[in-house]
Amino acid sequence: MKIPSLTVFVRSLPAPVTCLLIFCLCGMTALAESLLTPVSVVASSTQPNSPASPEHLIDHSGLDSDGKVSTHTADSFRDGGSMWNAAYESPEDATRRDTQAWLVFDLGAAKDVRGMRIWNGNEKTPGFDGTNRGVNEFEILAGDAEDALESVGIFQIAAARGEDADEGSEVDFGKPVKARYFKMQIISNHGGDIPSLSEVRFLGTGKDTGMRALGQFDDL
Ligand SMILES: [Ca+2]
Repeated sequence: MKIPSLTVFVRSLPAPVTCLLIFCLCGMTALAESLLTPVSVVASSTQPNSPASPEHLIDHSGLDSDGKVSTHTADSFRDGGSMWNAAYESPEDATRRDTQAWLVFDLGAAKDVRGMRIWNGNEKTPGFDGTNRGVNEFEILAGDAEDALESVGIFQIAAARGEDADEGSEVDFGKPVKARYFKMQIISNHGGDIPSLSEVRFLGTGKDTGMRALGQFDDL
């Protein structure tokens, strides 16, 4: 029995079926990118006597997902704590606030990364608006050893809206970077007393994580 080539086979399909096939292939290509969850994170400082530890940036705390778009709550106490705040005192100089705090994210292994998805500090209650604590400008440094990181670039994100459906911001590095460690050196925030973030993921190119099934975001 003669087996037709793929081209002949596709040409033999009715036009609507061909269109559906092309649509599915394009969708799978777009979703080959994956959201990478760091395996650990270390911060230069953390607000003492609060549930604002850096682990709340990588543990899914405060996130709601419909399988496509994940949003972060404005409740910093949900899930036992859902955000990170830097300390009021800088580790280097206790007379000033740690406004230029840093975080180092470990992806567990070197990954091809093209950017980040960041849910900024989103705390807002009837008596307190902490969205101006959210990070504004920051530098990303990357490498395979924590003591040998090179600059990827300086980026900026908008403040969160202080609502329960904050979709976060996407940061595009401009070109893929393969590295295990990614350091976020905060340069400024949106005017609040200390820097704050809600959740952080990295945008994998899919080269080293394999094709994802349509609509599946199991890294998140
Ligand atoms: Ca969180």
